[in-house]
Amino acid sequence: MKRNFKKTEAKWRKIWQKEGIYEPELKGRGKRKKFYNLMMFPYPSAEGLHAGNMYAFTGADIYGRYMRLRGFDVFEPIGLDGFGIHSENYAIKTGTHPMKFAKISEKNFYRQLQEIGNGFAWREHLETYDPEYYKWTQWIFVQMWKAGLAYRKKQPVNWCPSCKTVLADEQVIAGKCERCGTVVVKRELEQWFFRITKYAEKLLKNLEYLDWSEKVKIAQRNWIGKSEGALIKFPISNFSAKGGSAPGGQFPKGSHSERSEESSVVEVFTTRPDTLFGATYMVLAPEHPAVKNLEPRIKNLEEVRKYVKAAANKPEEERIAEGGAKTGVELKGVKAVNPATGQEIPVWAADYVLGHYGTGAIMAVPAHDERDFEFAKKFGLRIEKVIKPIPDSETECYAGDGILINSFNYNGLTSTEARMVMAKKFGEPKAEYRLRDWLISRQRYWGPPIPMIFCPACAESGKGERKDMPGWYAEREKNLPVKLPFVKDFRPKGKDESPLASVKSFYEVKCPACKSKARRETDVSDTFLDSAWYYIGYLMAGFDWKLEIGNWKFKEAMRKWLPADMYIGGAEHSVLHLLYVRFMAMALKDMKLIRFEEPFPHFRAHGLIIKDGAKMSKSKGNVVNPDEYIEKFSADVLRTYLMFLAPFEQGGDFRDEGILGPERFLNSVWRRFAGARKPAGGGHRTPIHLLKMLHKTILNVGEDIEALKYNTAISQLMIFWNEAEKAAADEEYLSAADAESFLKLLAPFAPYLTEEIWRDTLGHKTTIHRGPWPKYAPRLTAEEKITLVIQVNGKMRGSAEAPAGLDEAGAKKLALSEPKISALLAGREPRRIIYVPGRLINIVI
Ligand code: ANZ
Ligand code: ZN
Repeated sequence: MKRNFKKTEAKWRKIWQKEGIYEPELKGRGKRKKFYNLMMFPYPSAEGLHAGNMYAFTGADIYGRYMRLRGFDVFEPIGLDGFGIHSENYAIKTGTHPMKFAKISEKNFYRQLQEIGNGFAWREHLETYDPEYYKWTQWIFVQMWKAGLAYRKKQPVNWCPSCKTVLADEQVIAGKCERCGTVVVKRELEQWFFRITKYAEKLLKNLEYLDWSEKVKIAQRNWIGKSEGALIKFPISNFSAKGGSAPGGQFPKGSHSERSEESSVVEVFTTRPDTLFGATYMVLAPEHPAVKNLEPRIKNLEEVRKYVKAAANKPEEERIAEGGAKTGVELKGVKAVNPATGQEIPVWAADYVLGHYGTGAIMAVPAHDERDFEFAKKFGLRIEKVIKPIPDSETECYAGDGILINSFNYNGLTSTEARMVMAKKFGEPKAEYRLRDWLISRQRYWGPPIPMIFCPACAESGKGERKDMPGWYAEREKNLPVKLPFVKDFRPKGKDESPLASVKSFYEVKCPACKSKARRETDVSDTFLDSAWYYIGYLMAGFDWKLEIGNWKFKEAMRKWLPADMYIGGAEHSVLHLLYVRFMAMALKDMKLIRFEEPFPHFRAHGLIIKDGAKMSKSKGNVVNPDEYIEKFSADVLRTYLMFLAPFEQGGDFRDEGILGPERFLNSVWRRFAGARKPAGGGHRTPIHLLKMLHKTILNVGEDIEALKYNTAISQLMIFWNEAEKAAADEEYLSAADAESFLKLLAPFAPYLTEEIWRDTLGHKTTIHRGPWPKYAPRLTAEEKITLVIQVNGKMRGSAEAPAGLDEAGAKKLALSEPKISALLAGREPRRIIYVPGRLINIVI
């Protein structure tokens, strides 16, 4: 009898849906313990899912299914991250309007996501482009604004000439656009930012306790880039210090009013205050405000201006490229004073110093910093050694720690000691972070409009919701969502504006305060804002979105379900989504909207599927469409095959031949149970060797699933099944109960097939997928022990407990580790070892 899997898979999907076996008790307290099993939701940027996507979803689902079998109330929601550049670029490419494309892709993606056989809670699905959803995305923007965490600022920002929009730092990978790979350029624009830097320390610190894939934690740590050091003030010679502090050392707050005479001090950031005595010149970033403020004193002003202008157009990667040719210009007529030596030192502008890091100014120590060394060599600047390496060496530039020399009464201190003492004596200790604020505006169409309004009249008279941003108002909460209008020509314009800027009916509004003519913000927000809170959105979807955020029932559901218990997704989001979503939780917690600050205490990155030697992707043309394989082999077979490839966190190589093994395995199971209409068990007693093996399999499959080692779990199931089939050939069968245990172990991998057998063949009334998970008997899984007799020169000298399968090397090691034996050997190497497996070892000396 041939198995009609297409029909059965569709049948069980329907039944599962009707019975709601994958729906959690979102609202009530419930008897079962909750388990929120979250996976990264897909962004539709192609016709449908490819096998690589399915790999990720199936792997996450197996974990959820296992927890459900173990009795947990599992919530495994899914949705579409359908707003944003990914989908919009695809819509542009295919010439479809994004609103229309969204409808098409929704249908197709959801069909595929249903067919792969995941235990999704479909009732709570969400799409980020649904106005019900983005109403809350906008609401969150408003809360960020109210909390002072959203602000506008003009600064050089990343611009993708192909996507025609600004990008956040995190979306620029090695100088290129994360989406399209185009080289990103700098443009000076006023944009909306989220103040993620406020949480830099917490984002870093919490990594210590998060149970996450290590590579993701490392990526976040590096991205946040904490440096401990000090701020040190360098006076500028012959400048009277008016107003006390150091305006030249910081970027201007309201700068044009500042007079150049006030640039009396420049502050530098250094990680090496111990090298202060070796600071023989100072370097300002070309964009440092002091360069402008000092203009009246600069003798070679033309030259300096020219240099500053050229630097502004140079990509950052080039400026800081290691080994790249250093350029710079001296500010002639200007001198700074080294606060430790009291000596005057020259002041330079050079583009290897960046304006936005630290204070934008450095003390240059050419004897101990490679970049400064190169620069000093090129321009003939003084080099003064102040750190002696241990052991001493004659390197021209030594960047490590050592003992202080030429540093007056600090001589003899170690770098570590001196760093602390000198940071306090000459400046103040300070940590700097590489992380910069999250640029949130996009000059695109397909996203939630930023819910802000600008009133020129209020700006004029200095009125507004926030003192630091006159004229700006958040849209009233009762007016949300600010709906994205249908715009026929939705293509990005390439100016500084989104296509919404040409829709008068959209942007013409009245000022919420003074009622005069105002203008709605026409940029939309970054896709990553949509996904920064979606794990909460699923709960809201469970309340049909008809809720007040303060609704106690919703609060109760949040308390019950959050934070998520397991999160699985791609490592490529290490510093994108995974950083933003943590930041957002911290911000929402400080607003007292949620109670936790880490939304995902446990995160695992899945591996990637390789095909023909490359990562599966559209651009490489090596995409495998799961539909074909599901059609030909069934979803169960494809699932089992994908999970069999390699450990889930490692990924694997997709080969067509490989699928035949899992197919044979599942067919054999089906034939024995269902096809032959003759249960594998029934009235039999499982032979003892099979029983022992089954219990070991129960133990190991559970452990392997918990470690995401699905491949070894499957292979043990296969080995066990082989043995069971061999026994069956000798007319020895599994008992009915043991056969059912085996089916349950297989259920997470092949949910349709096992349900079919469970209910239709074995006649159970309820699903197999709610467990209980089989238990193993420790007495059947215990490793068998032997007593190893240890002889030296043929005389018995001792004995030791050992596992039954001990090999010669193991036996030797065990014997030599016995104190009595090692005393007898007294350091001599044995001449010969005689090992009788499982019984005795004789050491000949
Ligand atoms: C003096 C010094 C002596 C330094 C020495 C290093 C070694 P990280 O670890 O990356 O934070 N620096 C500071 N601000 C900079 C800027 N805006 N652009 C380029 N370089 C900048 O590096 C901090 C070090 O990088 C600082 O410590 C400073 O050089 C430089 F033997 O100060 B150091
Ligand atoms: Zn781009």
